[in-house]
Amino acid sequence: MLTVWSVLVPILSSLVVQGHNHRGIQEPFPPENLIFDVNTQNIDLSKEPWTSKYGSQTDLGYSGPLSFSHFNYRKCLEDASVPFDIGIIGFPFDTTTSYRPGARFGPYAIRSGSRRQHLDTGRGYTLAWGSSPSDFGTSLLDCGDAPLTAYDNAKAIDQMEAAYSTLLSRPVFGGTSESYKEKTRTFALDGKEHPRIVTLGGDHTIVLPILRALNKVYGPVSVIHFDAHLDTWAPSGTTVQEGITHGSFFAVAAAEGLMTNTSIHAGIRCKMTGIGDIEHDDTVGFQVISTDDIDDYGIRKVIEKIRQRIGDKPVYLSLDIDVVDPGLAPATGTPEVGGWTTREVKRILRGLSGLNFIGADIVEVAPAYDSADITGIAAADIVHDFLSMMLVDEPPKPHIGPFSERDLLH
Ligand SMILES: [Mn+2]
Repeated sequence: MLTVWSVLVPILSSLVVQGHNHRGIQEPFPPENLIFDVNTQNIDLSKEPWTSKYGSQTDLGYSGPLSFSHFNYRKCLEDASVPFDIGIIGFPFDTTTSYRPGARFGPYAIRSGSRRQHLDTGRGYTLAWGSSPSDFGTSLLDCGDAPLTAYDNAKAIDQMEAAYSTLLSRPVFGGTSESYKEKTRTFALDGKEHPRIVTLGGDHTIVLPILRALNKVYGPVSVIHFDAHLDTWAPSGTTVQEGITHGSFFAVAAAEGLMTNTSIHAGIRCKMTGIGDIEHDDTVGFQVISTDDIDDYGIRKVIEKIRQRIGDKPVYLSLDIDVVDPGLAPATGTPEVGGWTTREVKRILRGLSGLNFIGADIVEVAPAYDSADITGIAAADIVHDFLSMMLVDEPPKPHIGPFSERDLLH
């Protein structure tokens, strides 16, 4: 018997097979259920010229789709199929900058700079760490970028908070395995283990919605802030939104009660209105380690002071790439000369291992001002350090090589 469906289904299917939807409009790709199944097509890959001669189709350091360090990539905000312990999310936002914009391209530049870090194939080991971030049986996932509006800062800030809260609420991957070491449960208000997020900025204002999202899970947190600038200036302007910028967001966060009074800056060297800026900074809850302190007191003391200040409290780490000297990281919005070297920053980060990190970010990478990708590569390498720092229990011992422990400088 002829039914309506027996007539319609073959007609509709034929339209779909030809790459048209039911309105006859060209589809960009065939619908997923019509992608050829190699099993039913009897294709034996092992006999094909490529596979029989050369094997798998691996991504090289300069090829393949762009995910951080060739991690698995999912659009986590709409796809919860892959659980993660540490997720990477991009916040391409740069409409609260005071000088050169362009950090909306930061997530792209950092992922591009990460391509030679093949954490997927076990090439993440370094002498400095004595381990690779992929050694710990945890799931490291690139969660893509949050699609933020570039036309409404209040909305974009709300979008970032919603995105971050979404990722924070996901179950961790390793939580059920014997070897998994809990990192966040003891600090979480709900007594549950939460994943940790490494955010690729974006201008520095992205930290305000991040701290708002973290506050709902952990309450007020300490902050370690690597930056040439204080970013604690009081909001100014004639509207609320005008007052929220990449130079004031910490003052806004503190006024909202998102931070404890035990935070610390590292690498400060910007121009100020006077010592009053530092006095105000103190009321926002920060101690200051200046750029020159590294010469006067040395790296070990810098590390020691940061660790003393934070203790065993839950801590968020935010790193503005402008903490690095612009000679080594020129692609940033507000460059300040005379900064730390990338090596010095990396060494301090290693020394912070074992603190109770609940999240981290790297911000203000604006690749339009870059030269030979140097800033994107530096930022990606620093993210590699973030991952190790968040996973190992204590700072790695110095490399010994042809030396002995007695040769170490104290
Ligand atoms: Mn900053």
